Amino acid sequence: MSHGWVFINTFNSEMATPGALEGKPPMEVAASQKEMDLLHVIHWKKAEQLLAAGTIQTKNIKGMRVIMMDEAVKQGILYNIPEPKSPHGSDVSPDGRFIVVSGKLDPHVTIFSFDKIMKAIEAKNFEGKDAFGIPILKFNAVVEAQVELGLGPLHSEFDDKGYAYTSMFLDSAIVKWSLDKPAGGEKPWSLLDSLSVHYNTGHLCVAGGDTSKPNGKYLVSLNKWSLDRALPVGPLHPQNLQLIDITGPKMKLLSDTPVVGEPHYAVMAKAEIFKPWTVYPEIGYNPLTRTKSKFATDPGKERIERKGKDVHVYMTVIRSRFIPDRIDLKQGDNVHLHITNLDRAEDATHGFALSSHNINLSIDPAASADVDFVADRSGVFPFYCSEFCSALHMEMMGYMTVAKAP
Ligand SMILES: [Cu+2]
Repeated sequence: MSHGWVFINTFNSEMATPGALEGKPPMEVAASQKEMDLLHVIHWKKAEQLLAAGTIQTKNIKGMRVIMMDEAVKQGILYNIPEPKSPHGSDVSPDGRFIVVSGKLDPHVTIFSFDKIMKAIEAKNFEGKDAFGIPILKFNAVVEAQVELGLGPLHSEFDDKGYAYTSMFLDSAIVKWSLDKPAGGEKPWSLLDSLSVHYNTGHLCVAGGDTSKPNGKYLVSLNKWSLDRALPVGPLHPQNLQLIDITGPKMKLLSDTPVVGEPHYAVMAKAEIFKPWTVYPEIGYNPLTRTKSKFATDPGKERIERKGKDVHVYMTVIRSRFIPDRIDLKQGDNVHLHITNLDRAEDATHGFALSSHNINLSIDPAASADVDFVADRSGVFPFYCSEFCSALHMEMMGYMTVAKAP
């Protein structure tokens, strides 16, 4: 229903600037003075149509056509809605009828009605303009409901039965609440269940939960902290993903998966929608340009070409060797390495590590990779495969020699 529109939270409508040493309040205090910040509402589909018709002015900034704010306001593609301060998530319900906003400092989620937003825009039901001249819709004209959930609501996702799930950072919980027509007949817009998670959840994901067709039985809470959930092996603790069963009226915690690396946003989708290549379609493929690289090197065509100080190395890798495996250079040479992985077996990734020059490439099956560097020091420098690829992986290495400049 709301296709063609995008809803973006913003904070610091105070436009505070830092200066704690100069006597200003700390940024997080200065940027949280007002009760309300502003949700930006953008009609991108209309912008696209106006652009195609050539009836909207743009400014070219570094090769990108940019619609400036005053033009966006004039054309009716940009509006503001007041929202509780320091907002975090802005999530649209599967049918597109509601926009759920979580304010970290507000125990409620605020639900805006897309239909009411459209009517308020139509009726020019504005309460004023912001500092940039963007019209602000009247809060009461567009709000549908507010649901008190607890402390630190961040993000919301949805199932296919009329329920929403919100991650609560400060409460360390996932809560379940009803939209306007819950399948179980519960009271609309009410908190139904709360499950402790461990700890400090950020994002959450429900299967298909941020699409128009949610599906499945599970929710994953992507927790920032794990504290006591995994065996401590030092000051650095893992993050923690928790799998939750959402099939019944009460949520059930099924398992913990400690992971290293902060889990941020994630999407859960049906396996059948993924149809990836397992190997690049042509030997010497450049994943960035999605074409065969002009530097792709066929077996038997490996070579080193010198043009003055520029040295091009056309290298192939295959289990378990580099060709060439010896590169003789002079100090000050500009080296251009072009490496083609000839292996076409699924998962046969090779690495190229020249640690002395801070180079470490990962080259997938049939892919090519290029790197430039200056041979700035004389000496003998080993390079080696840094992706465990075969029984003779350890032996997969070579040397670069750099002769001292006279
Ligand atoms: Cu290898």
